[in-house]
Amino acid sequence: MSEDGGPALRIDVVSIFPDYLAALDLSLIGKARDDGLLDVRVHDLRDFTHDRHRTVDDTPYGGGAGMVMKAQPWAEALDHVVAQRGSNLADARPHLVVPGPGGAPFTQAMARQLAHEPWLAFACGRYEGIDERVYEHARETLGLEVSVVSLGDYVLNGGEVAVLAMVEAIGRLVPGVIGNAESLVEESHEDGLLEYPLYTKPREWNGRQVPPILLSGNHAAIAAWRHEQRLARTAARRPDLLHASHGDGEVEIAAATPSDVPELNVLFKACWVQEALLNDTLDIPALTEGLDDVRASLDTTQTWVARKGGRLVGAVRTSRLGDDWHIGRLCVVPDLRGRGLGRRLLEHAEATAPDGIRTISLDTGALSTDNLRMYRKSGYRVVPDAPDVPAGAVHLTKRPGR
Ligand code: JFT
Repeated sequence: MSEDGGPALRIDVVSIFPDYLAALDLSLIGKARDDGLLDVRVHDLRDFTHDRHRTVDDTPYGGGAGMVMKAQPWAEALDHVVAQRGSNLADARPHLVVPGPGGAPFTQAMARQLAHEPWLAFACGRYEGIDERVYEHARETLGLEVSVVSLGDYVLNGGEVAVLAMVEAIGRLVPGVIGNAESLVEESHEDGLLEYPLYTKPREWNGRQVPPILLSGNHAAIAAWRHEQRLARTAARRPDLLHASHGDGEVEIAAATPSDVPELNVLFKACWVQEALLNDTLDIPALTEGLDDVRASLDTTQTWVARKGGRLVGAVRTSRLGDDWHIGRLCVVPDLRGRGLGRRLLEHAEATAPDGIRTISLDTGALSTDNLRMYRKSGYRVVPDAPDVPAGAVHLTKRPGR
């Protein structure tokens, strides 16, 4: 339960197949509902239609195969969900998650972030998809954060299966849903290797033996064997996880040289395209500049690159403007975020500030909440109405040595 005694996480699901979500009454998630940790409510989209046939779809403008879900029932359903906020959700609004084949892939990192939200709403579409104006209505009229998320790179017929998977992945991370916190950390994907094989009684079954080492009582030997098994399995099934940049190897920070320029250019594009989407603009120098601009910037700024297992995994650059030490282009490859790498680069950039500096400054997108959170933790404060800050960005400063 949350501090106010209400459920830790409220979940609303809208679907034309509410029975599909009945599985949420079972097992772990059902138990969490019974225990008052999760408050899951399923709504039938057809209850928000007004015609005799309870119509939710129509033909696509511009032609094309199949049908499109109409905006009106969706808008009324979302209005209804948002209007449900009770006393313990005060002025809260749900974060709206919409499964879609063109969404960002759902990951454990995403599950971890969503498990911190007090309120999630899921919109399960069918047919070819949902009228785009529903997303606009949710964002602009209802003021919701909207995330389009795909369960993975394969084709489903609608959002329901994706929501079952996501609610299970998110729900089990809510404190109290799983009794034993250890069973949360020890699992696959949390430390980058797959699990070791499991055996239970009897010792011999159908003529098949349990590996003798597991019966030896030698705990060190068992741990070594299990680790070997994990490595062998990961190599066979998920070789992508074994790249040196994914291990616990050293991150090396070094001054950028001209040979880093092509990789730096790709890194900037990968990082700022996400920033651009988040802040709804493509007018960002990091996206429009070319190799020559990146090469030239090595002479006008001090650029630092972070490498792990030989791979370029992050960068930052600094420049002095009078008594201000400006930090720019702080970025980490998308697959290695949330591991303190950005913080390390930031601290490196701060540590290289010369004597006589009175402020350290940086800019970020006003909507880049993860960046803003890290900068605040590092002591930066937003400067309101700072001059020369691009639209959609904010300027932050701190004093050196804080
Ligand atoms: C699929 C989905 C997929 C996939 C929502 C809605 C309609 C069917 C579809 C499939 C491909 C192209 C439409 C959905 C998903 C995934 C989510 C819908 N379809 N156009 N979630 N996760 N991997 N595929 Cl609405």
